[in-house]
Amino acid sequence: MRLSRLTLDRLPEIVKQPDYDPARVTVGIVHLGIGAFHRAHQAVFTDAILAGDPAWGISGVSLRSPDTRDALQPQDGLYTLKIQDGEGEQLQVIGSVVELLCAPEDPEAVIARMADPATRIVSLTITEKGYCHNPATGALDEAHPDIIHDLGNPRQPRSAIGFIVEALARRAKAGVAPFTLLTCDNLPSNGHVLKRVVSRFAELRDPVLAEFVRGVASPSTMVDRIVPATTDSDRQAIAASLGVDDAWPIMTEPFQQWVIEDDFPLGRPAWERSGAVFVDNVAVFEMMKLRLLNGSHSTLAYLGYLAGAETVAEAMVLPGMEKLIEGLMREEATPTLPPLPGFDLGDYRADLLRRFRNPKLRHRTWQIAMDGSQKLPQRLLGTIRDRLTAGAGYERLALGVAAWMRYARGLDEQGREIDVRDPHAARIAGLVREIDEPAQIVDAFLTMQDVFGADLATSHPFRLALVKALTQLFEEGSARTLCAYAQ
Ligand code: CS2
Repeated sequence: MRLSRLTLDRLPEIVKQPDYDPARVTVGIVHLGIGAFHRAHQAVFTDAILAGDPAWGISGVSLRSPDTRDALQPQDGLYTLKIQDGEGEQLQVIGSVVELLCAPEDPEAVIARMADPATRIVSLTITEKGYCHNPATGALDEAHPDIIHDLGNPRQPRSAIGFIVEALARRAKAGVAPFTLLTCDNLPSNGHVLKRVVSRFAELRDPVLAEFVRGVASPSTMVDRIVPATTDSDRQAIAASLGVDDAWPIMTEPFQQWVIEDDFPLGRPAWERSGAVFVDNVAVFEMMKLRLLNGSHSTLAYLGYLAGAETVAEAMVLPGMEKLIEGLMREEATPTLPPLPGFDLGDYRADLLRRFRNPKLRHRTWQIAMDGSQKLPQRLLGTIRDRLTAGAGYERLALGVAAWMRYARGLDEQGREIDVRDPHAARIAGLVREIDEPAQIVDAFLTMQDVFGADLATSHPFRLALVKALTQLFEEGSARTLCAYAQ
């Protein structure tokens, strides 16, 4: 027996259920990238307001594989959210995803749904690489294979950008006002980045369309919730608790945060009722989260993976690690942040350390290690840039970057192959796989100006800091190096 609208009444009392009839919910949001993060975050904030306004249901689109559609369609879009930490757990069935589409199978269905006047928001969690931009400059990468493809085949796009612009073209033609774009990815000024790549793409397609696209609202957002990938043992545990099978439950922590710029010309759900915070400018919050949480996360992931820690919680108990991360956040990253009146950064950092220690979340270091070439610029490199300008130290941050280099080279400390997932994995292997001298490895990485920017790529002190850290990582291994850097 499977979780679905028909089996909801069989669930045990302890499972929280939608306080509205999911069958009456209609689509108001199209979400591109219907992965685990969205289903633990925006879909949950939305679930909580549907009783008051059922016209904000979500049509969830996969841009690549049919897996989510295949798992959730037979369940009427319903899935279980398991919220857990050392203190307890809570189970909830979420009903806000009312339609599932798989873009490669039927691009027209996706475009039609986005062009439908009932769709007032198109939101995105497509990961950093989905923006097809140059991470160092933020500009559209016009040589990106998906962008070239989508310019040549506007009606059968592959990239989120291609879908957005085609749907906007249809709305322009039909005299329908543009939807609001709502990016929920971990990029600084994410709304601006999205608007910039979409506008440039439209310009390359057609100047008249570009004019319409320039009028689209694209508020920035800061999103936060830790959501490890679901495993088969999670599925078994959920089936045992529910008494019915759920093909794709989502595991997460109690903490959730969503800060959004309030710019929605066609209206929006009353997300503030479920805890979202609306502000005029989200940039300071984004910077705080990217530099403290995500900068620490990536550092934990590379050093932890190399030292043999499978999860973040395991990495946190490696000797010296907590001290290293605490120092990285307090001494190196925090001084680069603009003031956040009324916000206690000391509490925020303490909370992060507690969240990283959550013993119930099996958040794999390998998962966070993915796509480093796209993540490092906003997580570590921007902070280093600011520290360099201020003439201040950045040793621990540089260790994080060196650990990425050690990891992305593709061989672990025992000489075993690492399954490196990164859009530039092959390019990196070509650059450094055959070299084993740390200074040469650093120099080869620093040729990647799209990652480091022209300034860091040619900075002498930065290079020296990397060579020092990488040499130590090669000579002593990650466990001993991180201990030494924690002192
Ligand atoms: C993580 C993030 O996978 C990663 O790179 O750092 O997904 C992190 O868990 C979220 O940003 C937390 O909000």
